[in-house]
Amino acid sequence: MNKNEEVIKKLKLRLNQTKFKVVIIPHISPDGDAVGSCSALAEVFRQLEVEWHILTCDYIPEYLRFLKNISRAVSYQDKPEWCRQLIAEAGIIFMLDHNTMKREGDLEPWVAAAGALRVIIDHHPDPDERQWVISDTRVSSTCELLYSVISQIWGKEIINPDMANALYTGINTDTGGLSHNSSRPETYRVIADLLELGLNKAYIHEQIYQMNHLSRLRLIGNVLLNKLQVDAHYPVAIMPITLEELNRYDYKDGDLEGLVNIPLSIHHICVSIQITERKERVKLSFRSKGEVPVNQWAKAFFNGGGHLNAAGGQMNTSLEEVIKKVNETIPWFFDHLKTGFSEEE
Ligand SMILES: [Mn+2]
Repeated sequence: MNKNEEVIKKLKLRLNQTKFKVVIIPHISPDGDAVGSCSALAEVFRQLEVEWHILTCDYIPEYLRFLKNISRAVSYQDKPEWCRQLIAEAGIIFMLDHNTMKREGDLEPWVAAAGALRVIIDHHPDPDERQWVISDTRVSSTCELLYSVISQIWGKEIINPDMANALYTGINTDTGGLSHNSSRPETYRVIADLLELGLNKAYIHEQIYQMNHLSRLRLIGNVLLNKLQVDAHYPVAIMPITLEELNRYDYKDGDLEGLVNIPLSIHHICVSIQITERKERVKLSFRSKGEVPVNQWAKAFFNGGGHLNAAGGQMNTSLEEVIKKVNETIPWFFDHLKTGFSEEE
């Protein structure tokens, strides 16, 4: 029996022992995989008539609110005391699609102090082993892993069409519509099962990809037409976006989702960097194709890190200074790409 199976077995025993309240938490700035997994797991407990709550440190983006049970999610920004009480009363806290409480924003201290059993279900590297951990970095998404967890604990019969839709949302969005991180046959076996269990694929595609506001398309169109810069010497594309532009195009959470990937579709570009001015700070998103570790760049100069092909960072300086810093460090990055990145940097 592997480690995940052992934890799943222990969890199954614990779930059968007593009545308790369940709290389910996605990561900060929740995406399709985090919200999809929260929706599906909540639906298990709804069916079992176990009291459950989805708590977020910030807000669920509008484009994901169609998923079952998500309208009931409570934000710490709106009801801090209620969130603290629920966390204190919880018997089990599920941490979905993140590997550490540090990714829970303002909820972190309360979750850390809770007496509840904490269970991580996730696919990011290096999960915090102080919790019960069900983790697999090979899967496409937490939703793919959660499908197997739910099947092992409660049986496939519990998966209804709403859960199939939620799980597919996570698999689809975490792989960029099955374009990356989705080369294992297992992923497609899960999708095939979900189709048999009532997944409405056309409906999910419509909800995720065909519900844009015109203002979002105009925002993206403006960035691609007027803001995208391609370096003259290196295969790097940079897109700076000002706060004024976000306001001009009526920016809402999730509106810039996926934009940073678009410049990678240019044949010779292997790094794309989106630099977004926000109220308190400037945020950077790095994407790359192939063996180009943009997490090293984010870590070395921009207070960030992440995965080989997808990383983030942030700065407390002006947008102009961040753009300057990015341009200045391009040669550093490509020199090190040849010679290797040592740990000291
Ligand atoms: Mn994920």
